[in-house]
Amino acid sequence: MPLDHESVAPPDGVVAPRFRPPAGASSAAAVSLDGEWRFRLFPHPDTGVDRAEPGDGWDRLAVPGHWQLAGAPHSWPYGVPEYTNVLYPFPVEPPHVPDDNPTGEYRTTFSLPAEWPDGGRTVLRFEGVDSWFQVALDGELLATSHGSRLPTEVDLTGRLGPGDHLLAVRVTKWSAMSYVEDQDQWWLSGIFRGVTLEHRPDGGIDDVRVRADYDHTTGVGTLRVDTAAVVAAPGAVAARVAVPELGVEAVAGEELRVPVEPWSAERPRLYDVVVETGTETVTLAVGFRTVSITDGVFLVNGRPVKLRGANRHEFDPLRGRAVTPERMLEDVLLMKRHHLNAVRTSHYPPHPHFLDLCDRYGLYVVDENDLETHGFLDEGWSGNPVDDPEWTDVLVDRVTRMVRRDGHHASIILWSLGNEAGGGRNVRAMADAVRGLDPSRPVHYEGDWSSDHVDVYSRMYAPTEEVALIGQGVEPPLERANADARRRAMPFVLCEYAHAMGNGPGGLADYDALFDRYPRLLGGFVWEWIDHGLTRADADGTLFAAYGGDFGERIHDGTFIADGLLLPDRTPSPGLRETAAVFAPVRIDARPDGTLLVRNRYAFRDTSHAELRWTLHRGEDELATGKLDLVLDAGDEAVVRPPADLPLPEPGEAPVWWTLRAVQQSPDTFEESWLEPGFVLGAGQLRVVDRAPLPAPAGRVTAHPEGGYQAGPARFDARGDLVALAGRAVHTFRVDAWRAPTDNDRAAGGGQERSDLENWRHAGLHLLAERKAGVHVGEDGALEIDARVAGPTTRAGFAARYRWQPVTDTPDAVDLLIDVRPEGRWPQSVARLGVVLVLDEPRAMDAGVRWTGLGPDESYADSRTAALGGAWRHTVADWQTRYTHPQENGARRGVTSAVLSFADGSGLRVDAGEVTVGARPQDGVELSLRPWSDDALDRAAHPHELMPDGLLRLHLDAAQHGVGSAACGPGVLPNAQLHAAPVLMRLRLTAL
Ligand code: IPT
Repeated sequence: MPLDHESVAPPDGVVAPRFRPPAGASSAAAVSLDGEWRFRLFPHPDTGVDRAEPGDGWDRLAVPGHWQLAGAPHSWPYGVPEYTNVLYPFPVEPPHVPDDNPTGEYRTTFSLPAEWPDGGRTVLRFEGVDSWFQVALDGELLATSHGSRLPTEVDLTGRLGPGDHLLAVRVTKWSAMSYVEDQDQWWLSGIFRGVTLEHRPDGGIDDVRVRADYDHTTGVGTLRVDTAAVVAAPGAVAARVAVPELGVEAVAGEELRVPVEPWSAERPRLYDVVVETGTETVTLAVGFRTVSITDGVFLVNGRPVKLRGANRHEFDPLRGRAVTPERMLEDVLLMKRHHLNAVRTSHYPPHPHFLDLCDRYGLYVVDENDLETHGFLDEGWSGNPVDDPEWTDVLVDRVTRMVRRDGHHASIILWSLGNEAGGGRNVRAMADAVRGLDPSRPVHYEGDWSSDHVDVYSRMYAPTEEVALIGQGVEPPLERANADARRRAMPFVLCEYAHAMGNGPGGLADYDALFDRYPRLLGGFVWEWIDHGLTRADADGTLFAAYGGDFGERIHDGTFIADGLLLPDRTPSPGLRETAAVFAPVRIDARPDGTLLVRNRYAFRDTSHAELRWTLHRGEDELATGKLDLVLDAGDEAVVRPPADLPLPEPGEAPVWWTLRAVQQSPDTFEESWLEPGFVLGAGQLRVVDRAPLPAPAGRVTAHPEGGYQAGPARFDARGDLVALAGRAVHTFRVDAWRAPTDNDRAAGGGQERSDLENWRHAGLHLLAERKAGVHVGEDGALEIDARVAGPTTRAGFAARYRWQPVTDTPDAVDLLIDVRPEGRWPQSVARLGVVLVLDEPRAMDAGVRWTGLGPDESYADSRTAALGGAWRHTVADWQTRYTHPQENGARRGVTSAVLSFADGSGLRVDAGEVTVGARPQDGVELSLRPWSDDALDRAAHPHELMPDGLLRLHLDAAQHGVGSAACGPGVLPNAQLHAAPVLMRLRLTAL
């Protein structure tokens, strides 16, 4: 006989799941039992503790919370968090779990508040307990439940006399349910969402179902509220329904029709709907909106919408999934402020308050069932609960508890049956059950590959070529003709794409362009919103973000938990800024003919709330400003250009840009609470004047009195090694083609045989060394140094010629022409092509840098939508992006000049002239600055381990390989790959 926690029966002794009004919506009395509870952890579920034991003298533990995080970030008194993505960290033999199964005994005492109403019923509600639990009151076992991210109610009516009552909850870490809760996240246990005691008045509203549709052809909203349980209760009166703002009333079960303003993510209009029975009043925030699919296109209120979203796990770096309302609001506002309009609640129903916020602030939601059985993948899905009739009841119970809990939210536009749970009979059972409860929303499940039981065709990480075929409706057919025809008539959504692990995602803009092009493409959800790095103190007390393996787990998936658009402390990563630029509702893009295309990508709004402001600027100087008089209707676009009479300056030291920004000027009432002044809805620019070419140098190098050569501020030894520049020692100067690998570089993306990193190592790029082949002074007075740079074991390498020439009348400046030619076989990509210059600088972190080029954030060949040409400032410390797992970061592209100011008051200026890769001219150089080596960056496991080493490295590259999203998805696309090619770079270095 399996132990109870190994049973696959639905919860027992609980109140039948109901369409319960959201917390705070009801006039009925309720009291929170959150706070410090008594707690003890036992090694096995048979704890041997009597449920009547009060727990006096036991530890204290915060409810809600996870016991593994009780002492975070300094101590782990109840076992450590464990991270696995796909793998079950225990033997796969469902429904069994190991005997060693940490089990928490919780105790709290409470008494009914004096003002608690007489009569009626009293229920105890748990919003989330991970993973299996039993509830006892005053020593008597009442209920057994599970479904970690789903509510459980226990009826305590008749048991709550005067005085204190002892509530005992036993929670196991593992249970049969662990097999269906194998989401890619930390395994964290306990009562992690709130606990409340709720009064249910006689004749009250237990069940409230809302259906609020909107007919876009007439502007009429339809409202129907059903309170089935009330009508069924003996002697109950039918509930009355009123929408005071609209001046309409009805009885429950009646349909109201009235002109309304519809709800959408763009304008999240909500109306208070008051439902009352005399003994209870429920006030619901209701949005009128209709979701439909016509001709394979997904429509909200009759208009095609595109979902530009992210997958959101619940996460707080100290509290795990016990997220506070403040964190939820922070997420929603960060999403809105970065132009996301949608969220998939991967991979479970979130805390219900999050959905209230999505209704109120405007986000389309794919609400996902608490279901993932990914660990059966390696077993060829054999034994998968999703195809096992024993599990049907429990899986249907789960998905219907979600629909009942969340059905009233306007924001939810799709129900998702789960994630990565394979296929089988229970997919259909769940889909049928969902439709039975709520026919108004389409059903989503990516794991149904032929889309037999769902309403939208969903995939994850499909490459852009395939998405383009699907967009055109010419994807390879399914074997079954009728299934194929059915699927071909469906909208397509990427439930996951653009894996944002570490430095990335690359290629987001390529996907987004397809969403715009093809009506069938509904858009998608970036994987994922936030890095789940748990705050942990190291031996010295330094706090850092821990990932898989940092808690000594025997089985774990390492850094794969750090793949979000936000760093664990919710600092937006450059990837989020890129996402904001790609998702911009008013997209402004340069066209090859020197014009800008302005597109209104809202589905419902014109752009009258945006002011189109332009500036003409060079470096830090603003030369002229103006506004364009343009209002675009939803979906419209216009081509714009700088005013014809705009005087353009002559070419000078910096290029001149005409930058156009759509700036929101009048917040809609829906946005007033969060919109920041100057909020940018989209930006784009044209380079209207190139920088002037560097004047030709004409000076001659001189022999140095101590041997070697002097060329302006550069000194060389007799072998031709650059030994000093601008008064500081030079440690290294040579061609470089390597970078500290990104998480994406480490993985072979779709279609690749080997990862980029393997290719680069194979070519010896990580061990490049230089051999000087000759030094001489040319006829024109330049110092010419020939060298060969190559890695061990291979004949492939780079022939380099560096020409250093002083600048006449400018003794502090030297010109450098770098000419690099690959030799031998170079079949694969290279990480970068350029030079690295390593200078002595004891206070490298404090050095300031001003540059003219793209900024302010890092950008790469396939993540460059957010970067704008201009003049920017940083310190070397701020230049670094502290990815949770250290890796290549910080490249600034298109740099035409940069000024470094060192702590001792001296400085170095770099100007870029002509730069070409192969035959392709580049706009300036790519600049990276580092106070540590790429090797140290590669070796560091966490950012706090990186220490400045007294040297400052400047990477001056003609180009760098893109970043792609090979960690989970396609590698770098051909449009952003870098291959070995002849490189020419003309630089001027000036000592300041
Ligand atoms: C995909 C999962 O659905 C998601 O939860 C996450 O684990 C992601 O991978 C990787 O970060 S499934 C993958 C096998 C395509």
